[in-house]
Amino acid sequence: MLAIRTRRRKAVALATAAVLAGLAAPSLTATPATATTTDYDSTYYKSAIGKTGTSLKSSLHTIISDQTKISYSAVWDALKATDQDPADSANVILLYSGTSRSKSLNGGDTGDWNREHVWAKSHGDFGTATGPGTDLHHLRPEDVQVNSIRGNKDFDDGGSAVPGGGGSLTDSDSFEPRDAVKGDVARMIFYMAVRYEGGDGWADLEVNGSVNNGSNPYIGKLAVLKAWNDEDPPDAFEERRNQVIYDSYQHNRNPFVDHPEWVEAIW
Ligand SMILES: [Ca+2]
Ligand SMILES: [Ca+2]
Ligand SMILES: [Ca+2]
Repeated sequence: MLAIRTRRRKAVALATAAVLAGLAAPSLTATPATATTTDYDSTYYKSAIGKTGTSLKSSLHTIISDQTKISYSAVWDALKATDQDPADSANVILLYSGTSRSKSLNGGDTGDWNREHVWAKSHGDFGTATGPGTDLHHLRPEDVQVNSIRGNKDFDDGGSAVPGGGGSLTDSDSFEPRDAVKGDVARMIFYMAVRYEGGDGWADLEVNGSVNNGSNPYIGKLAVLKAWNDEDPPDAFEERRNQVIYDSYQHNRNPFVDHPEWVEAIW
């Protein structure tokens, strides 16, 4: 973990130095995700390194499909570990709301948190059977009512404030998470598109340019999710979460948390 963080900072520092030296023009919008190296490149990602496009996607699919799967009931305790508040081990951080709430308030009542499927489970209709519906890489704790407001909407910019949504916005056909988790959401969606390619009886999940995808196995909008990946790079919370899933639960990683630049390399 420490090595990964150090190297990423180094990559950012080098990019900044290039701008200061006049070697690169400062961008008016978000800087595209910087190429990174991780401790896993020579091991876990070995067969993917150096590839791009469909070749990279195919390699990553093979790598991350080797995983342990957990039941939907086991997701409760897993989320208490993956999404623990770094400042209070009795609490979890709610994805969209950004608030810290007692781990013991998991449930379905007002004031509780429940299991948000960031890839809405109706998009591909995979439900909560062990599989995509229990994949921790896109499951997050969320306030019951905010989760209900997000519903199965696609992701896009715009709308009015979601009550209790921490700055998240919504309109009739889309949801925009608060700024601090825009990249997290994008990288979870891209993980799902690579992990699920139509095997094992599950739908081939893919990202497209639309909203109102309904029960089709698609989530949009691609261009917006790519921008969010650039605007909100992985932070310590997101990297720790990836590591906990890898070490303690599924033993697979979200490649886009380790290598956010692979979003652009594939899409
Ligand atoms: Ca909209
Ligand atoms: Ca973030
Ligand atoms: Ca797919």
